Amino acid sequence: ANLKFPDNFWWGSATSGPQSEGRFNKKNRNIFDYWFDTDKKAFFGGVGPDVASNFYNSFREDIKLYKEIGLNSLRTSIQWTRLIKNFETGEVDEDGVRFYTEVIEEFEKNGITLVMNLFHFDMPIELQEKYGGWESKHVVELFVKYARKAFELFGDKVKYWTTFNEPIVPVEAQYMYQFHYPLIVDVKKAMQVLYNTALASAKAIEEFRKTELLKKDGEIGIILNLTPSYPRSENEEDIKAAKISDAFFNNSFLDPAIYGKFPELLIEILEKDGALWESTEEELKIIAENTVDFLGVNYYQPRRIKARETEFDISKNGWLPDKYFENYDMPGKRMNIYRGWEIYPQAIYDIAKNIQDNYKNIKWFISENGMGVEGEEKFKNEEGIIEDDYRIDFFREHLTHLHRAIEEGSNCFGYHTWTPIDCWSWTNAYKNRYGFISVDLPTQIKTIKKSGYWIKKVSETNEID
Ligand code: BGP
Repeated sequence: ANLKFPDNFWWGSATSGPQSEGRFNKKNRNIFDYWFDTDKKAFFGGVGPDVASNFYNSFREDIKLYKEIGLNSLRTSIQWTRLIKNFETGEVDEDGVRFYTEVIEEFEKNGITLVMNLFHFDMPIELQEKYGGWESKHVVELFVKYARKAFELFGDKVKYWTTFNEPIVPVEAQYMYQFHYPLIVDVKKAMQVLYNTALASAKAIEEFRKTELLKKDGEIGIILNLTPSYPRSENEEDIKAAKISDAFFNNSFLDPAIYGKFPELLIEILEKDGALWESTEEELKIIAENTVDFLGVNYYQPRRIKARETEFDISKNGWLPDKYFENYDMPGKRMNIYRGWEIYPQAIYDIAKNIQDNYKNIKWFISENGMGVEGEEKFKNEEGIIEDDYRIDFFREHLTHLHRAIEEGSNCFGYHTWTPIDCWSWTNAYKNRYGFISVDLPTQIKTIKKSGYWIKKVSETNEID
């Protein structure tokens, strides 16, 4: 039987400024722009963010395509490095203001609800080099200044805002596991970055609620990548290991976002290991008072966790949360062979129940879910359309579990896939394609895939078969 979704359900997709716009006319550089300029080899195929999917130049055509495949909502981000010319004073870049104004108007004209995000991994290089980026509370203040500018400029037209996308990723990537510049391993710094970004989010929310120019019914949230930690067994040690993993990777941002405080387990461990962040009473009060209106959840894959068995070499890696647990290579797990990520759709149900039972049943939506595929060209039919049935199946399965949770009372109002049009991804560049619409890089010709026609039908009927 077909599964019907709630009225006014969001059928949409997500992208970000740095991954779609290209660097055209951008005055400032973020850490990825800089890294690419200094080390092209770090990027898959030597492809950087220069052109991305050319949204800066083709946003009208792209938004028309979003509309054509039935998307009723979409998330992207403002680039701090495009909107702001002088980070210290908050002086704006006039072309940046013009560009985002036109983009927002174009979404409005096409009747697509826009979710505007403020930070998607894209720290300005100037602030990274000068102050250590999120290590610094001064940078928190500069972010709040930028956020306020964005609210003042666009708050009358954009109803839904988010402060951060996946704030745990810079913590891991820049300071623990070395996959984003500056590729440091320093857990003390990592934990300060975690705290400072939670603070920056709360302060931006505080600012948002003070801004008079906003739409009266404006709402602000945060987007978190939740990766439930499933223990290998019911053994006490494995369960404890999974709990610690959750404290670090999930609850570290979920708890402050919903309850305005950090998980006790996390604080306990950090205190014991001498890695607790520096905070003040005044900051903690701001975090306590400025929780979110709604939550976005990005979900790709779970974590499989077991108690640590092999020795952890602190002298080699420094102290990492991995001291307490390790990944468990579960036999028989389903894999997306093209991306190397596990496929486990049931986790969506578990996430939904966790929010319903333990996080005030706050209203939330899936803000990213998707299947990255390398070498998708080979699935092209004679008409040049990529027949991505694997992706349709992937969405359908995840939606089935989401539907079950909604039936049981989960307050979920939408489903956004990653991503509308194949886009550039950090160091993976164009390796893994996720879009409903493919892009031919040399020509920038964009073609709707089979999944694009599928989502159109889903959105029109508000149901999946
Ligand atoms: C999420 C990010 C996106 C996007 C996506 C796909 O974590 O929010 O920005 O990159 O992952 O990841 P990848 O391109 O590495 O397969």
